[in-house]
Amino acid sequence: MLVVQSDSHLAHQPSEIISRGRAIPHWEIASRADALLSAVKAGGHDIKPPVTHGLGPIEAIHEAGYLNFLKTAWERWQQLPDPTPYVHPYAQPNRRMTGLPTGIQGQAGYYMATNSAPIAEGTWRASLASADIALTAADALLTGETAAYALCRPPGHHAFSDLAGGFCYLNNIAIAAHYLTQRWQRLAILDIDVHHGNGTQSIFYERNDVLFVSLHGDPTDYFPFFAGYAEETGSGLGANANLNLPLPQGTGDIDFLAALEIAFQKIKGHAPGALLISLGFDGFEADPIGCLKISTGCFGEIAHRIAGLGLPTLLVQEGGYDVPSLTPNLSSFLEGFEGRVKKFRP
Ligand code: Q9C
Ligand code: ZN
Repeated sequence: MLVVQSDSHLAHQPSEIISRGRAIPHWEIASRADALLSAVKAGGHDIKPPVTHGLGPIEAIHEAGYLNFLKTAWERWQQLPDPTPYVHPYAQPNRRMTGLPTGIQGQAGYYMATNSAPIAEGTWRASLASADIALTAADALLTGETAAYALCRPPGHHAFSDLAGGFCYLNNIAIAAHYLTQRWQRLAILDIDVHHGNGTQSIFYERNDVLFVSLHGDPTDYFPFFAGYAEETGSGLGANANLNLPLPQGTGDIDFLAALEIAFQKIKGHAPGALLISLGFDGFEADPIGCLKISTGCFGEIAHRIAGLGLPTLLVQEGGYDVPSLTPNLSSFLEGFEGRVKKFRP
């Protein structure tokens, strides 16, 4: 399968995030991309660099003020007295607070939904390249490839039209999905990252051309907490074009695969022309911030079943933080997708 990848992500290496009140080393680190690339190389796939698509397809999803913030935030932060090398919010608007401040400190809070998406000097550049990776992989579908894998870093599914969060800045899969509506009137996004794709859901919540379906750890006591519930089914034109399948913490292969079949029924009902997968490996049993118990072999089975839908499919990399396991887990997925996997018995 065609794989799109680049080294531009190296410009984005924030050192820490704030988790439960404590600064901890960032989980979303550059070596993740190396581990994923190892699987791609071992599989003998064709690797292409991204082609620049400009801001057009990104502006179709993200608000202009937010893009301007992402582009300028680091430079502006450096003008503060005794600046840190990473932009972090500390005061965020909340219920009944609606002002848009002009200063960088207030804007950091305004445009950053969490304390886990710091902006480093090269974050904007890396984020643009990540979006271009998804768009270049999308181009492959436009020219007749049946599947392509976008090795995106940073990931995207927690980015809203005007909010960074959860290690994400630009919503790569949303940008690619909207871009593909030039070719297909109906699309489906299936998100199998362990975290609910709250940004993607929000972006398409009132649209019925792009169905969003997500399998994820139950958000009642798990990130992203404020979305991902079964009651969220879309609104306005998008009514009934959103399906959340929250899974209890500790859910393993058998129950995950059963939920996947429910997702497939919804997708088939939508009759999409193409399918996009938010591909996270943080549902893996040993993931340090995951809450599910998916095995390496099961990723192959998931992929095999996705391929069985027979749709042009764009695979977009999201999370996965047990770095050593990313290689076998992506290998299993790609082999399963291409039908080169041994029979899986959970
Ligand atoms: N104790 C993606 O997988 N919470 N983002 C981190 C660590 C944020 C995950 C807390 C998790 C965001 C793309
Ligand atoms: Zn995740």
